[in-house]
Amino acid sequence: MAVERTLSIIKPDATKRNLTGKINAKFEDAGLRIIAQKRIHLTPAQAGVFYEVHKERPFYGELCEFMASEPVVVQVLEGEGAIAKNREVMGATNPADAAPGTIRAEFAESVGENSVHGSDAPETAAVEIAYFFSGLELVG
Ligand code: YYY
Ligand code: MG
Repeated sequence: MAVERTLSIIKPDATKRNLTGKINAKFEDAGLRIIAQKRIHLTPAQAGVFYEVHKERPFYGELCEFMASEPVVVQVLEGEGAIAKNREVMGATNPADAAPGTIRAEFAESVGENSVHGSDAPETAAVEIAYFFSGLELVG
């Protein structure tokens, strides 16, 4: 399997509860290397551009407000099959459906406040990484 890079976000509900270290440990234990990471506070407009694909969904406004409510940690994870592996470590979108041991099963508060974002395909990973990081910031 090829080495991939994926965009991860530790969301406001998790940064607020000091869960960054515990979540990063899950990534590293799964063989995902954190090759870039920074803490930023998004505006609702910046969150809106990031989640533009969901702009017609009923939860879009709330999602953008939530993502701008507290700082987030944006990061690039690298590893064999990193995109699918990260989705596995994250667990299902709704924590009620997330497998035991996954980040969302352990930490997420609700379907909306679900602790982490992870890219879902190589194309979206490339666009999402470029939204937050320059090439010089990716230290593989
Ligand atoms: O990729 P993932 O985060 O697992 O789920 P998406 O279907 O892409 O939705 C993005 C984001 O939107 C989700 O993490 C929380 C929010 N959301 C919501 O608030 N309510 C839903 N019914 C579905 C998604
Ligand atoms: Mg998604």
